[in-house]
Amino acid sequence: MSGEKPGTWLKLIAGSFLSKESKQENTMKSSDLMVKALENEGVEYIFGIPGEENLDFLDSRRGSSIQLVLTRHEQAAGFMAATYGRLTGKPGVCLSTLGPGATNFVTAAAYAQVGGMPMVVLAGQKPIRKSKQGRVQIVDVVGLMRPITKYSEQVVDGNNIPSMVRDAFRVAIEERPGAVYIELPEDIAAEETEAELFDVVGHGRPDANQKAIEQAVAMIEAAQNPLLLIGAGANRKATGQALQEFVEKTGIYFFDTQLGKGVIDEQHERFLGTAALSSHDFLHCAIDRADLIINGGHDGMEMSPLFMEKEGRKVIHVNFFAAHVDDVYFPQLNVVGDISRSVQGITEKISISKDRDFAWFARVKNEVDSHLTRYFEDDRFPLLPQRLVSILRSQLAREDIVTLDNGVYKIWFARNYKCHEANTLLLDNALATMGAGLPSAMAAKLLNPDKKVVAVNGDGGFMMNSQELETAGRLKLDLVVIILNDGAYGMIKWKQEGMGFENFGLDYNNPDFVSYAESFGATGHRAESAADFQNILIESFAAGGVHVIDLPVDYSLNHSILNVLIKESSCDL
Ligand SMILES: Cc1ncc(C[n+]2csc(CCOP(=O)(O)OP(=O)(O)O)c2C)c(N)n1
Ligand SMILES: [Mg+2]
Repeated sequence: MSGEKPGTWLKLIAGSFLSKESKQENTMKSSDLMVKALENEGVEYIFGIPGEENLDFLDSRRGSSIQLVLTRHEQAAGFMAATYGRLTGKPGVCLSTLGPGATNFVTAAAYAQVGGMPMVVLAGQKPIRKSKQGRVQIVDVVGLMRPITKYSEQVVDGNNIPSMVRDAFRVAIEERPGAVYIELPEDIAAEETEAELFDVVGHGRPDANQKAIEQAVAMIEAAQNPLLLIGAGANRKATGQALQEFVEKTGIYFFDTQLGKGVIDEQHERFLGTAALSSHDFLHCAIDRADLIINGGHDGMEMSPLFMEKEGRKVIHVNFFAAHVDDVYFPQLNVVGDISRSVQGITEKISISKDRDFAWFARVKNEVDSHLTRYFEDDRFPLLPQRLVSILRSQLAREDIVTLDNGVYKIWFARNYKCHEANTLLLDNALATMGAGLPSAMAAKLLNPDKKVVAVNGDGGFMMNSQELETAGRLKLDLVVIILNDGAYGMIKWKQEGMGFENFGLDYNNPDFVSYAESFGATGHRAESAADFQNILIESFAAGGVHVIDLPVDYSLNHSILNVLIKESSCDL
């Protein structure tokens, strides 16, 4: 320094001071940047349970607009996030610690991935630069999540957060939507970063090419007995109007899958029914007669509504992506692009054949309707699932929401519960996991405070996430939770009987559901008759708060109707 002029020395000191200042202005903790990146994506809620590895992130969130919804099990948080994604089209976000917290997200990630629901799973991890406690609690969660997500990565440098978050959200939303996993290690969360966020740049969905649309039109015009099938993809985006215009211009009858329910009002005169089984249901009398199925939005992740055969009826696959081919699904034409615009294109070009006679489908519709409504007024108690459906439908408005867990009642709801609007019966016919009924109802209510929301569960499935009654109470949700009490894993009993096995190994004891509910601060009810059940429903909706209804259910007709009667019925109409 001795040879330098004093002025230079001062400038040097000032320069280093200034650059330090401006550096400090531009840096922030990586966990702060993670929260800002989530805000940038429009995240409203994070569902989950933090652990010590998330404490920087938790602290960063304190000043944020994002609401943390604390649950009592990570799986429930995951189901809530997935349902948020299902209902909004924007990824739901869930958070856990490393190891055991993150492994608890496995079923929920699979649920979102298989069900086509956008979801972002965030988890912590031990420091990666320096070992803190050896290998304790460390599991390769990135590897574990890889096969059940669309993207699974660890943040190894805070500067990568903006691009990683942006890309993960893009991937989660893009058709087919699903789960993504981001892991933020403790030491990376705490380090400073200068990185800046990227703008969220969306993109429209591509249109199908004209040639495919013209081929579809030609195939539909040439078919004698075409039918329209509506599946899960049609419920993910607003496709109802385009599909309804197609039905109304062509007069073609339609049916839906469990995940396609409500895209067109199921009270429509051309609605044949919901395919809750893959074959041998009354509805299959129509499907078997069809020489062409126009498939709007069904894909192989959902249980198949029909099995294709080599020389059998043809299928036009109208979806955001081409068909995955397997032994029972190999469509002759793919119309790939935005479903709604593909259908609009077909409707515009199609001319209606005057000599087509749909009288057969009209007769099948009458048959299906009369079979389905057969026990709607049957007041025997314990209650038949058919009667449960009719009572519930009568107490709910078109826009109200029912969520289902997984059990044999799902088949009765799929076949018998008429949906008037999209996404008003939230069931899972993709992963078909137990335990999602209550958490998905909670997410649905959070998003739809003005609609009635009812969760229908088996006694088995309810107990898999019943601890969330506390969360529902804490969130002050108005919710009706119905438990179908048969003291058994009824769905498996039904299958056991159908396969000719003896009744064995599927019965259990239940807690007293009324006092169980009350111990959580909810209101517990036990229905004693069909009329009593209806009154409890009415009172519960009026009172608000969380209501749990223990409803004894009579499954004695499951076998005789679903395994025997419908298989023996002939299609002689
Ligand atoms: C997490 C999970 N475990 C097991 C199964 C297999 N399974 C499907 S339905 C069912 C029984 C459901 O029992 P319950 O919830 O009581 O409904 P019920 O059929 O008796 O009305 C089982 C064990 C599953 N789908 N998901
Ligand atoms: Mg049961």
